[in-house]
Amino acid sequence: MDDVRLSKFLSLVLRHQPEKIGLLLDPSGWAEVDALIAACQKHQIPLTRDRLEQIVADNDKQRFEFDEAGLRIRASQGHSVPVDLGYAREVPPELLYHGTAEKFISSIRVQGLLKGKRHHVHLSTDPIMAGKVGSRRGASVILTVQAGAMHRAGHEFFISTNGVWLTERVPAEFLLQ
Ligand code: HQG
Repeated sequence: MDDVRLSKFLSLVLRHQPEKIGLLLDPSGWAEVDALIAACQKHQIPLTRDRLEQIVADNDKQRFEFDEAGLRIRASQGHSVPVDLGYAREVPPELLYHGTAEKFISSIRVQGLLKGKRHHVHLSTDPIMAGKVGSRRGASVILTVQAGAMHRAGHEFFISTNGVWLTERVPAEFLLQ
């Protein structure tokens, strides 16, 4: 299994389906590293501590983090399982970006951005990164979110360890284009 496939598998079990390999996440989303390695090996996934450290370090979006002692690991954002990552509220930059598929635009214009199965709507400081997120689903559109105005109107923002801005929803009136 190459690193990309293994990384995608780790996203699956650390964000969405830990039960797939009998793994337990704690309320903050952490899994014991030893338990993760043992569970993977039991399911014919060739994970070792060295390989895990290399995948975490090399990951293009720094999706995973170890705790300070290096004993636990979690995904930094993107979960659909009920965990509370404990991020503190932060003041966002004036503008943030969200890449989406063209086919969703008419619905987004009416409903705003909704979080769907995830815990938050995901926003980026970088329009190019947002474009890449949107293009996962074909022709993409980059939406500009008036995050500063949202914050002043009382909406809460959080930033994940790997720099993704998170908010509960983006009402349509805060979308610029
Ligand atoms: C769209 C990746 C219709 C929304 C990325 C998106 C991200 C609506 C899709 C992370 C809508 C949900 C998350 C509405 C939102 N009507 N469609 N009202 N509101 N949508 O995957 O932001 O590589 O849950 O635009 O980097 O695409 O996995 O969210 O297209 O940070 O680490 O509904 O996933 O990270 O899709 O991606 P998702 P997303 P990783």
